[in-house]
Amino acid sequence: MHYVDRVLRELIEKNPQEPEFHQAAREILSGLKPIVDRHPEYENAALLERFVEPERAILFRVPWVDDRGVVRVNKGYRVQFNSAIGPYKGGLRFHPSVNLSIVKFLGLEQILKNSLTGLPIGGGKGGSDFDPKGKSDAEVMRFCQSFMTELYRHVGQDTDVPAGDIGVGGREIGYLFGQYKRICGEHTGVLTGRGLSYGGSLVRKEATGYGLVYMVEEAMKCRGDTLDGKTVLVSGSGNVAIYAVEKAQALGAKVVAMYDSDGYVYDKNGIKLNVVKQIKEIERGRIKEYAKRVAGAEYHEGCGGIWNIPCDVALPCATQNEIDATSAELLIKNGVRYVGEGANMPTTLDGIALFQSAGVVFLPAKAANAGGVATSALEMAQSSGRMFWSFEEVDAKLKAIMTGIYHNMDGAAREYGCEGNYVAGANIAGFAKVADAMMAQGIV
Ligand code: NDP
Ligand code: 2IT
Repeated sequence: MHYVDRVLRELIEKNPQEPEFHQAAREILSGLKPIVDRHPEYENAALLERFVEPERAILFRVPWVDDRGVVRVNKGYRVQFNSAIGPYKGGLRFHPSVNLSIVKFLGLEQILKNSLTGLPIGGGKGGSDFDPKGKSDAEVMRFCQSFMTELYRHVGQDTDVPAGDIGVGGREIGYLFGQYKRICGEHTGVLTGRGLSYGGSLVRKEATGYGLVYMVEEAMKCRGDTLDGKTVLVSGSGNVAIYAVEKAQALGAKVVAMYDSDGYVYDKNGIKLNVVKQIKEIERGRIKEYAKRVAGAEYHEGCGGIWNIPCDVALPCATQNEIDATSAELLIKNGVRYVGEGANMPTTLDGIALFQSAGVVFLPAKAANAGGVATSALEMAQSSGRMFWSFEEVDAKLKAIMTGIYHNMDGAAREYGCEGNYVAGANIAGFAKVADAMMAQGIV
């Protein structure tokens, strides 16, 4: 049995009931065979066994009191997966579906994504099954304070630097930072995605969505194509989705649909992003409101139907496994040519295989959504240097990083005999640096 297959089999045996972790590991490991074959020393060093085992996984209780005085208890997680190339770095997700399997899949992906950015950041991820939806600001604040009252002892600007993810945006980062500073008495870059008034970086809010579109733009440019006049679908209506729409529209694309977990809106005239921002960023409302406010727009209950809308470019920006084989078949039948993953693992393994065999340019999450964490690393650099860069400066660095990642994974795919397979290319390019650093540091 190939070394890679053996490690995957053992991972599944040792971590039963972690389907998302298995899925991410399968996607990553299967693409690594060509590089592992060139380095027989990896097997002797049990490099892959160590790579798939988190350095540390912290599970903790998060008690808090709701507005009615009822005591509530949630689960807290921080998986410190790999620190070979830098301090653990990765977001916190607050969503009722969060469990160890999801945090581990996100953490494993994060190791390679962070390596691809070219910046010195290791991989980690965390979160809670707390659901911020429907909670008052005061409840969210008390929850965040309780969460940080445990987390503070595990994080630090040179050890582990969390940020946002689903359900964790500027408001939550503010409350988490305030509690960290209160407990530790230090104003440091322990979290990224901070507000601009207390150490944040310009462009961090926009970075994941903008970065995604920069990569799609580069992939199109290399094929003599542009986004101008293209029809685009964007799933989700959160941080990543909103700024993907903003940049796609700025480059001339027509975005016709978006969704939240209740249903999707279709606006054949092109989504009015100011209306979406008002509903989502200011009112924290539901996307169905959009159809009430914009003449000609339609609202449909349920998410899946979005993938039946004809488009040139699909940008899944909500959550894992939003595009399964059935949705992929619909997209292909209707003529999709580019898929850029803004969310983490939004396409199932059979969905990816269908896109690739149909010749769709498929840009995998760990490359395509790396703009967020890359800009987090730029925020860390500004914090350590006590500096503040202009919007143009950070945006230019972000764009250079995204086009660099595109060419790096494209080159790795060519070098290892799988031209155009960016899933394999991204995995190999990301892994090469981590493997090198782990080999250099001995058996740790
Ligand atoms: P937000 O919380 O801002 O937005 C999430 C969006 O996705 C919301 O519209 C939400 O709808 C929708 N969504 C969440 N879960 C589901 C579900 N089960 N079914 C349908 N829709 C769902 O999160 P982000 O925009 O920050 O994150 C989106 C994705 O991007 C995630 O996969 C995240 O891991 C990834 N990502 C985020 C980065 C960042 O910098 N923020 C960086 C790189 C990747 P509803 O409000 O109804 O729940
Ligand atoms: O999935 C991701 O890359 C993020 N949620 C962003 C992580 C970060 O540390 O900025």
